[in-house]
Amino acid sequence: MQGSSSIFEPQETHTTAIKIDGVEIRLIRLPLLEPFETSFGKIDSRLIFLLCLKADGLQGWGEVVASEEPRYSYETVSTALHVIRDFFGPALLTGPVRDLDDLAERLAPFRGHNMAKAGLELAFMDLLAQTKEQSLSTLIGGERKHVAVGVSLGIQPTVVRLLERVDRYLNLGYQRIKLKIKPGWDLDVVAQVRQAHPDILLSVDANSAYTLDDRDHLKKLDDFNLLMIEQPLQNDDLVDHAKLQKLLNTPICLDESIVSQRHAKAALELQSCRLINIKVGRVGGYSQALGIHDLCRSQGVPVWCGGMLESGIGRAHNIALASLGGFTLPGDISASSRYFERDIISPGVVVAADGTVAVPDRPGLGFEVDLSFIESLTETRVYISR
Ligand code: OSB
Ligand code: MG
Repeated sequence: MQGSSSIFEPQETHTTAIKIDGVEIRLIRLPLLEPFETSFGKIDSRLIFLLCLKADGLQGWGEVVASEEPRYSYETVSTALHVIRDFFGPALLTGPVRDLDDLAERLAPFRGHNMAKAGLELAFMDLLAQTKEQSLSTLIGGERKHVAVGVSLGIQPTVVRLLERVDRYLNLGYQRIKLKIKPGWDLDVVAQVRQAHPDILLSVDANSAYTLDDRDHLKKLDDFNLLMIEQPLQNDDLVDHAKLQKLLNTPICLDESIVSQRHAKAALELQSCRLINIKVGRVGGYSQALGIHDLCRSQGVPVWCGGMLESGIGRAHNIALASLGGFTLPGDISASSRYFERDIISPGVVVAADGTVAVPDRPGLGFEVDLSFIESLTETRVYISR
């Protein structure tokens, strides 16, 4: 406003309010190179939910990590489409978004649906990073130029096949192997992998396949010198995990149970776990993920970056997150070629022979988004504008 500036007003130059012109949703299907099986089911493709925020000629990209079926979480691709189209998208179009806190505050009155909220936060942060000509990592205060990575191996038809996959990823340099387990695919399998590789960083992830009644069975996992047992008990539990953690020598790591900073705080107070897997897509985005990181760091609790078989867009955000100082254990950040024939970013994510991924230093995501490939894969497109 001409002539209205005075020293008593906030200095415009210090803020980068972003006026969002439109929110684009695209659903694309990416076939997985190999089926991925966990205790809750098996998939052979991912219906990837992309979000693109348009502002001032720029495009900010994010991804909603929800699956097609409500198995890992109650959220699905369809619920996210509904809440973003009908509530969250319109809330971002009512006026310029000042910063990440402003965006989070606009979405906070709506309960739950943290994966849907996260997708918007990711896209917004890509926009903000481009506006400030900073990498995402720099924008959030990342400290690492390279992040250590591991691989998450699904339940296989045979142990022989699993052992072959373990060898393959160790040879590629991956620093940690995580095995999916469930009743009937646990102690024997872990014993054989540990016997073949006495010294590797090895962990297991049950995806909530057990209950506290299985405590004696789970206690036997203590024999295998595991880095952690991820989410052994119910997806929304903190109390039974605290009871189980008291009985185990192996650290429990929570994944599903931590859907916000509040849950992380409660888990640490209750001593439900000794580690936390932070997925920016699960906890509601950067605002929550950064808070969980800071909280854990202040209490000396190690965190690491989880994954949801994201496309390269979600993965680029995960890499930025994992560059924060508190991420001291290898993340579930594998190469694009571990998941897909062709990724939607180019070049794809590459894992170096030392089991690290380079953190991009270019503005924004730091990867080229392959728009023509995305266009050719788009099954559903929804555009929300004022
Ligand atoms: O529990 O960490 C999990 C994939 C989909 C849903 C849940 C999980 C996973 C993974 C794979 O373990 C992690 C990745 O490589 O993206
Ligand atoms: Mg997990």
